[in-house]
Amino acid sequence: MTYELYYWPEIQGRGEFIRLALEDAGVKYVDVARLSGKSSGVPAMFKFLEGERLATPPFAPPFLKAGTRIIGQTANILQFIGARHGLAPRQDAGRLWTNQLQLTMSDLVAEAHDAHHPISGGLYYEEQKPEALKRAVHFREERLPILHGLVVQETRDREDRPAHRTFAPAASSPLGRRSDDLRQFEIRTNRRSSAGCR
Ligand SMILES: N[C@@H](CCC(=O)N[C@@H](CS)C(=O)NCC(=O)O)C(=O)O
Repeated sequence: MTYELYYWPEIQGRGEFIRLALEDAGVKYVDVARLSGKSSGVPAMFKFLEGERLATPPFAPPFLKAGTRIIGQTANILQFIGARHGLAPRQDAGRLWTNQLQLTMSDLVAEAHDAHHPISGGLYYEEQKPEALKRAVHFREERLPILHGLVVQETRDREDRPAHRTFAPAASSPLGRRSDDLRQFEIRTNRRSSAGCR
C-alpha cells in the first residue's frame, strides 16, 4: 500500500513530522499536494477538507490516507505510523510516553505559531506585529526553555539506551526525577499552563 500524505506543499511545518516518520519507516508514500497533475496538488487536499462527506473528516493538514482510512492530527498520525512500522512501542507504558512527548512537541509548535499570530491565525504576522513582539518575549523567556529543555533532555538521555526497551521517563529528565527540581518544575509549569489557558 502507498500512503498518501496531505500537507501544504511549500512549507515543512507539521507535515515534516510525518514525512520524517514515513522516511524512517522506509514505506512508500506520496506527498500529494507537492505533486502536479490530475488528482494531485492542493486542490486534491481541499477535496478532503471541504468537498467530500467523510465519516472521519480531518480538521486541518497534515492528514494521512492509509487505504480507506483518513487519519488527522500530527500526534495521532505518528502514533499510527509508529505502532504499525515498529518506530514506537506497542505496550501501553511506552506508547503513552512516546505519545506524551509528541503532544508536548505539538504544544511547542502551537505556542511558537501563536507567538507570531497572537490575535488570529487568520491574519498575517505583519498585521499583528506589535502584539507578536510582546508575546514573543513571554514565549522566549518563559515557555520555550521549559518545552524545549524537556524534549532535548529526554532525547539526549535516550541516545545510549536501546530503543523500545526502557520507556519510563529518563532519570535525569524533569519528569523522571523525584526531587526539589521536579516539584519546582511542576509548580512552574502548572502555574504557567493555567495562566496560558485563561
Ligand atoms: N493540531 C493539529 C493542527 C493542524 C494545523 O493547525 N494545521 C495547520 C498547518 S500546520 C493548518 O493548515 N491549519 C489550518 C486551520 O487551522 O484552519 C495537528 O497537530 O495536526
